Amino acid sequence: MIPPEHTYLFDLQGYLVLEGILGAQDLARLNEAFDEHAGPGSDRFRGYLEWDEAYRRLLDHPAIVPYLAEWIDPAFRLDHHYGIASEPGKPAHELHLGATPHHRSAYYDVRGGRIYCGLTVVSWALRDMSPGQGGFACIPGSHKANFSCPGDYATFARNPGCVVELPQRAGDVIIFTEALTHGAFPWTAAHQRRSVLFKYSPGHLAWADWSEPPAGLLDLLTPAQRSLFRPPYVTSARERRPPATAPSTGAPKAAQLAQTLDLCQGHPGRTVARPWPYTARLGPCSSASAPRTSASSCPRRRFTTSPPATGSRRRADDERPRRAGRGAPAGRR
Ligand SMILES: O=C(O)CCC(=O)C(=O)O
Repeated sequence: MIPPEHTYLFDLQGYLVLEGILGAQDLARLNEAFDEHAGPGSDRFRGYLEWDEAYRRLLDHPAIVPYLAEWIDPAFRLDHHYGIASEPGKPAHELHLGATPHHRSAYYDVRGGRIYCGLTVVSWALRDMSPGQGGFACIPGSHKANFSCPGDYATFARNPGCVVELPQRAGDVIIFTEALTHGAFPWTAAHQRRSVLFKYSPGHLAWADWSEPPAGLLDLLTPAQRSLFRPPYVTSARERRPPATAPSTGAPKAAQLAQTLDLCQGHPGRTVARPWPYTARLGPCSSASAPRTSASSCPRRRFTTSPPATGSRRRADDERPRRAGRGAPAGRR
């Protein structure tokens, strides 16, 4: 169980900031790996899960798993991920999304006292983003807006005070629903902004076109992490939620985490029942490194390492609405 006030704040605002999740050692390792593999001018960066285990640990970090299981789906999956490295002077990233118009993959709903989030973002700050420096911007509460965001708010041409900046210290995490109207203020600090974003979906749902994880990555992951890369499918499995006895704060016990992730561990009988093309992309039952599940005696399956399908679809993270004209950035609160 997660603290009720966190659920209250997330429902109210559409985001939650968790402070100080990463310590100095983790941050040093993440930043060193960034310096080694990316460095200045990286802008949107990818491939970091293969750089260092410190990045892979973020995938199912015990500080965030209970929130994802509770607000998205106990069988949440990783939809896509990327990093943002902003050089000083980087322009604004136009605000996008919001509850209206409704988006079938990025929705926010509450039924029977329970939150149901579509695409949900976990944004890790690797460096400080102090007040007034820019970076993540949003309109709190807009995940429940009944009207579209005015165009001049979205372009930052005008801000009547509802568009706010969310400063973060290195090691802080923002969890936000993609249904929140969000984007970024221009980056004005003297140092490079570094954020790593993981975007999760309910187990049955995708935002991005599913593709095979890069060759070599799967072998670096734990079984639980690997299971997050599975394609979406509808499951009739009864929901399993973290037990009511779970601690209200701090890291969940290992057994609880295992239970939460157990539902993600692959249900081969169901995966083979999915329609084309996903079944075609799954390899044969295999190997010692295949995901293990205690819940099933079915044969294990793992992803193959064949190259991802190519196509002319939009990139997964290209989420900006098509909009004519952009205005100059304006003030913020
Ligand atoms: O953190 C940011 O700069 C904004 C990220 C964003 O717009 C997104 O996740 O779609």
